[in-house]
Amino acid sequence: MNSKIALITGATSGIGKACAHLFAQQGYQLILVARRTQLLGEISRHLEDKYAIDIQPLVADVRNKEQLTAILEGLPTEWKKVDVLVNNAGLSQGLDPIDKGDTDDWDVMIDTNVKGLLYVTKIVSNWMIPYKSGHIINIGSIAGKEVYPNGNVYCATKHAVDALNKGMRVDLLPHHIKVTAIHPGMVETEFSIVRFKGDEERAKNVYKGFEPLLAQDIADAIWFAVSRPAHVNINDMLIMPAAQATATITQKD
Ligand code: NDP
Ligand code: 8X3
Repeated sequence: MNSKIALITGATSGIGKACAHLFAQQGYQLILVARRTQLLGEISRHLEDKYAIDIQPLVADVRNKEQLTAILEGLPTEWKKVDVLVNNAGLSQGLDPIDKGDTDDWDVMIDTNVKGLLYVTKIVSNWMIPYKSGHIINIGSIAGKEVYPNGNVYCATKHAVDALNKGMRVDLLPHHIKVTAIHPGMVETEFSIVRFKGDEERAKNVYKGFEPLLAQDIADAIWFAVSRPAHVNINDMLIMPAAQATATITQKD
């Protein structure tokens, strides 16, 4: 295979799906990871047809270390020369004070946003090291820079992503692997529908009265980081809707 390869986790929706479109448009071959089989198949077929690229759609749960490892390591050798890893799969479940939070929700967030990201990174960084090249993009959040009421565990997972992003950059420096964090403010995706467990009305309200970011805005920022010259690394980028000053201050008029 001649063209570059990007591996994107959480490619069935929102930011990950927008990234899949953008990298496909740029001629990358794609490895797309998500849990929803049908959706992943539909997106992959659409992109393959539209951009004449090859895609490996991998149905995997990043929380499941054994399944994830078997599926990734089962890829043909030529697919293991990954140029760009976008660690995007992530979610929030619930928005409750610490004394009332559901511990199962906490497990899901920690297992997905922190441990899942680590499992994928360990495998893919080991593929990158022999080539002395590669770029890892970690999707953090404004929730990794601030904490807000009831955000407790989600914020903690994104603070962990912020720390891991810095740690990875240090550890992978001798291997010439770039590491970048992209931290979005509010982006209208399925994020709030997942946070509020399918309550679409409540999810819609989050973005009422101001213009949130689009998934495409974040994909554009990722592409900016990836397309810098070889000697440039974007360490960290915090991107907010113009109407959002901090995690909790949004101008609605
Ligand atoms: P979406 O809910 O629209 O997309 C999340 C994606 O992650 C889906 O493709 C989902 O696919 C996948 N995913 C979730 N859990 C798993 C899992 N266990 N294994 C594999 N894939 C999984 O949300 P966003 O696009 O908004 O979120 C993407 C990232 O951006 C997340 O890390 C989120 O924390 C972060 N973010 C979002 C912001 C926002 O306001 N929307 C702001 C800041 C950061 P499937 O269900 O098919 O597995
Ligand atoms: C998602 C954005 O504001 O809900 O990371 O934390 S927010």
